[in-house]
Amino acid sequence: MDKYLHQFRLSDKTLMELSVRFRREMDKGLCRDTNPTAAVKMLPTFVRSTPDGTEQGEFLALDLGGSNFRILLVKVKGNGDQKVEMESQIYDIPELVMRGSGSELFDHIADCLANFLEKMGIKDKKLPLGFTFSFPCQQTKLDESVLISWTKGFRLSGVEGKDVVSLLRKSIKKRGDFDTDIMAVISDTVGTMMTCGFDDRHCEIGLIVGTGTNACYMEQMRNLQLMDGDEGQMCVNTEWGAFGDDGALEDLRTDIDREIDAGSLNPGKQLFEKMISGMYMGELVRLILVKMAREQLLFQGQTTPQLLTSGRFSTNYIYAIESDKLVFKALRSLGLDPSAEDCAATRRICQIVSTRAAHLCASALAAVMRQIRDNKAAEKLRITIGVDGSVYKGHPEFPRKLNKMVRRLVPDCDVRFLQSQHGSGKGAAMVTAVAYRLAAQHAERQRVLGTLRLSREQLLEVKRRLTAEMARGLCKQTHDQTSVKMLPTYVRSTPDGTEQGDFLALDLGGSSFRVLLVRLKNEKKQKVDMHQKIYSIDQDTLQGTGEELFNHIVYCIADFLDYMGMRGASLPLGFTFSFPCDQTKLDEGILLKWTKGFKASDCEGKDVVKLLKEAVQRKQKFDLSFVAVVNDTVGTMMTCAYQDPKCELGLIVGTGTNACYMEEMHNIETVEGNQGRMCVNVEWGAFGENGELDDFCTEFDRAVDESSNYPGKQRYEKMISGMYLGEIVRHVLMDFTTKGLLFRGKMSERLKTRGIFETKFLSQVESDRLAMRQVRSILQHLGLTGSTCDDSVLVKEVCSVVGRRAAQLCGAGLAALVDKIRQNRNLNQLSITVGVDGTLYKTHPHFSRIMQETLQDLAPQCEVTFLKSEDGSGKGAALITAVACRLKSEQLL
Ligand code: 0WK
Ligand code: 0WK
Ligand code: BGC
Ligand code: BGC
Repeated sequence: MDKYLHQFRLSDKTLMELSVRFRREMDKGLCRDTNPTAAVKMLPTFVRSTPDGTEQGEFLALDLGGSNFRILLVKVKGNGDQKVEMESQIYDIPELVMRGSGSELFDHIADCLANFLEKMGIKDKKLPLGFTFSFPCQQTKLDESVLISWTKGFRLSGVEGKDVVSLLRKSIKKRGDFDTDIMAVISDTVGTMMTCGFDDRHCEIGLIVGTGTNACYMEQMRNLQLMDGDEGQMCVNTEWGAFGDDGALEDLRTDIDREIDAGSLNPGKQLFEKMISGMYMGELVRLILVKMAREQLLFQGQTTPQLLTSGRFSTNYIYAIESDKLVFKALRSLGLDPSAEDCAATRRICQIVSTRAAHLCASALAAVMRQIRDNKAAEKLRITIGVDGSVYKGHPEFPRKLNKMVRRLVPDCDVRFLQSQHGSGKGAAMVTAVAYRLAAQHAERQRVLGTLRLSREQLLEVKRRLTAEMARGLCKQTHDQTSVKMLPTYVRSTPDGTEQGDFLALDLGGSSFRVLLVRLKNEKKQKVDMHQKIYSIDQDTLQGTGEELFNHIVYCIADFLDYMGMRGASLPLGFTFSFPCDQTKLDEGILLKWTKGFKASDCEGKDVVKLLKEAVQRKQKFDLSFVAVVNDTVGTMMTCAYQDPKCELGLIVGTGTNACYMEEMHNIETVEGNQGRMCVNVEWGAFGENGELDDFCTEFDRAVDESSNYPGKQRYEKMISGMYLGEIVRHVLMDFTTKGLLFRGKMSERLKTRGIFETKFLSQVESDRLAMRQVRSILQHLGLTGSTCDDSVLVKEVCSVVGRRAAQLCGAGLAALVDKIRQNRNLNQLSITVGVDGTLYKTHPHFSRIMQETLQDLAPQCEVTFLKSEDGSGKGAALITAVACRLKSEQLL
């Protein structure tokens, strides 16, 4: 017998070789270029995460494609140790329906569902539904699945190439007496893996050996070339039943296999399945019996109509025969009169056929396990295979033979088979429950992020309100009440190229304190040489007394002059003092209030030029002949105007944010004179202090403001600038974590630490070339070690939303400014340049682009060029000082 059926007996060498061959087929299926011609399609399932214990609710599940059509109601109780209760009902799918029109099948399913809901008394409920549809489907998302081809006993018209979810929805709609929310379509292999994964988290493979056969497993996203994204995992439905459909098994298929295929509903298709699964195993044995009977090797050469009838030797016979029961009865039922030898031979044939089936399965499984082991780069793979199907459950020897051969083919894997007790329906419900949880979580995340997303109308409203506040700032009557102070800077003219000499410059108020020497030479063309040194100012000095702060400034100037070999020099100084100052002339600046991280006492309301000079006096290390105090926006504008005369605005988006621009004197009611223009320091950071932005502020903005140095102050700045964006992100991340939407709800102490999420992380996280892995390393730095890839994706999205809003708000503010200048000059079209500086603007990968897009959209009649300041505002301050000194010497000042 064994000699007669030697083709059915596969050596370990053959099986190992076959396993390698199947692995190659898997690679072909995973690879974008070869997938279209691959026989083993490796279909993405969009099942990426497993239950996390928080799922709960009632879920419907349909289980179609196996030997029984089942409808289930699955109740999942959350609260951590999940409990699952199930009620199910099997419904018949008449043969006619399995071979009729698609709409008939889905109408039938809808009828069964209605009947089930009726019985359960839940027809009025719209429950989420998971649909186990055990046929090869191309999925584009969890709830959209296009049938590639029918297999097994199904062969209906009008379904292949169609989305089975829409077909089912249509049939349910047609009935109109109940509704469900179809959230997921899965293969029975996936349902089985999820069902078993519920009890064993090592379960990463789902196996079906039933009417049909197939397997799925958790694959690395980076290997799924048909999918975007390379982080994390996704379950892949191998559809290994089709292995060999491209001829890859011709050397192993026997004539009996070819006969089976020829007589099947789908010749040339599912060739691997036809050598293994329950729908064909009985037929394999029958054809062998017929062949051997005809060759006088069995039943004295006698055949009977029953024996010659396809499907008459059911696979269940094999289960019975191999468990030593009924072989005689089975052959009698085929009208045969078998001898004891015939019975023993038949039993041997059954064994050989089922053993081949088990070994073929083992060979393919071994390939899947090696793939997973290599993905994990694991020495020893510990894995559980969730399995279901009438052959695996019904055949007395199949599980043992399968398990044994798998261990022989992959001895370095610690594999366990876990038989699914509840069918794939439970798994489908779990996938639906996870999808439901993810959808609810996604909805909540998007709801929260939605509060941080501004519409065009809202941005236009910000522009309109800022325009109104600017007008109130320029107007004498309303200047004191407005939040946007529109401070005159007494900078009215730009360098004419004749300025020359050495000028000291200080740059205080940004992220670093600089002392500069700016040398203007008047050769052919005016040349500017600059020397500078950066000094740090520690927290204590920033928040100590004004005297200590200015003493420190003077100490740095003295150190710089020593460094420059100019000890005891007496030079004019341009003082970039990046805080709101009331000025009545260039060399006086009354500090209105500190902003950003500064809080030195006894300075607000004082003239900072005076405070500086007093400190110089105290130290007697050098002298300052003249001091011009300018805002960093003005210094930046002047630095850039030196390069591009069309530069009439200055913008800072750094630790703080602010802007200045050249305003018509006749519009500046707070300053005498109507001729020409003067630069106005807008101090737009304070916009919103009178509630102008309250309806755009989120709970996160309020949280950042309340925990800031100056609650209620600088509201616009706190939605835009570098000192605050990281904090806004941190508060959103804390909110998401508290709601279990992030980091599995595990809050880390570090995440609760103010300032821990620096704004530079926003820029890093958003740089396109930064892979998620690096996002995760930032999270690790924040003590968020257990973060997942989804967490990283979400952190990146939060950073993106917060950064985008800041850039848009900045764009809306600029639109208000340039449109004001255009209207000032009664121009239909304005072309102008903005000098810009600040760490956030310079380092954030998308800020400038988004800001410019918003500006273009909200001020379409202005063509705005942005000129990044390379030399900082110190140069501008020195140039302003030089102009002032020139004007002074020409008695024009
Ligand atoms: C039971 C599962 C079902 C799957 C079936 C396969 O719940 O999803 O299709 O096993 O085994 P069969 O019924 O085809 O033998
Ligand atoms: C560089 C300028 C300085 C300004 C700073 C703002 O020279 O005057 O204050 O940019 O950017 P930040 O350093 O706050 O990012
Ligand atoms: C189908 C698979 C299914 C398997 C087991 C095969 O015929 O193509 O989708 O998983 O049967 O039911
Ligand atoms: C200050 C402005 C400064 C801006 C940028 C704000 O906090 O009020 O004066 O221009 O920061 O540094």
